[in-house]
Amino acid sequence: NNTCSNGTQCINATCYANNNGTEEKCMCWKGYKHDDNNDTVCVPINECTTDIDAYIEYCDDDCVDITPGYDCTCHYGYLLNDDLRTCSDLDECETGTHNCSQESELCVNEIGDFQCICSDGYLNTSTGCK
Ligand SMILES: [Ca+2]
Ligand SMILES: [Ca+2]
Repeated sequence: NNTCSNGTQCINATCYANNNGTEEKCMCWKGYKHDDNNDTVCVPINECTTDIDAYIEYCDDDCVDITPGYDCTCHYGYLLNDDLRTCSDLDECETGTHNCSQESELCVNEIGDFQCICSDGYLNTSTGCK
């Protein structure tokens, strides 16, 4: 927080003077915006719920509000892409995060999921591949 020379307290903001120093204003920190009712108070921006043009970059799946900014997260089975916004399927078979049996099962990647199917020579029984 920051105090102006006239004693005004800026909350979540820095006090700055205009060019000729006649007027001081509170300038919100990054990730904050002016409170509707109070020029000297700034409140965190929730980009996940704020519907204004500057923050119109939507997350593919979930939006998590942080200050400053926000994070996009992806549903289970998906990975966040390099654009930090869109989500792609996680290939559990490729990355080894599946739980298929190495010996009797084959991993088959699916969008948002994966399946274990019986390897050649194994039969699908009620207790797994035998
Ligand atoms: Ca935020
Ligand atoms: Ca997958």
